Amino acid sequence: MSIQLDKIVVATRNSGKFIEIKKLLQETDIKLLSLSDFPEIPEVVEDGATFEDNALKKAKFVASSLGVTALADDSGLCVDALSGRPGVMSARYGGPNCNDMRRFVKLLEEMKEIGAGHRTASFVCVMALVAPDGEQRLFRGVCEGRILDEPRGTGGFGYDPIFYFEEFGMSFGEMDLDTKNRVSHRARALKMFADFVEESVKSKASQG
Ligand code: ITT
Repeated sequence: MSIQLDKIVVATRNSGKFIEIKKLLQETDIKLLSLSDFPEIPEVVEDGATFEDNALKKAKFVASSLGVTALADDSGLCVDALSGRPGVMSARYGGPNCNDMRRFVKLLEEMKEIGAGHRTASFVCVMALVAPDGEQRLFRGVCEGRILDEPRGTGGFGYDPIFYFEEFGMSFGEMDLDTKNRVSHRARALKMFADFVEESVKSKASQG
């Protein structure tokens, strides 16, 4: 079965991500489920070297386990002064006992000697769409910003309170969901996904 766009399982247990994805795709007719609807599906080990590797691994596993089209998001924060770290390790930075707040506090601590002009960073999001037969598409979105000295705001999830988005003069943690969804790495990847959906619908219609 090739890529089906009526029902998609989003291969995530991260509720912050799923809320953003649902909101970004609310105008489409796609019925979206997440792994919270399938507690029997085990955790996938994210041991890839790139966001692409991990996104494909998560989506392939869910697509083949459930026999549905799956969409996986692998994302993270890449800090230039740290040679791109935490990058693919963003969810695991600081070890298994860290929560979101401890992780960003640890990152601020690691960056405390890094001066204002050298705190550039980017959020990266790779979305992998995989059908049960293995057909696949990748979509990549990037959002540039810089790491603050102190957290600002309590919105969003993950590293949002320490990521400053120059153009809007605020951190992702200070933005409401609609504002973040206008510019984020995830929004950019999902815009490409939405364009792909539109193209697929058009080509199906033209085939009668
Ligand atoms: P799933 O694998 O179940 O989707 P996860 O949280 O493990 O959930 P990732 O492996 O892709 O997901 O790790 C992404 C981490 O990067 C995430 O846990 C956050 O710490 C960070 N991150 C990604 N997108 C973010 C965003 O929009 N805002 C803040 N932090 C983000």
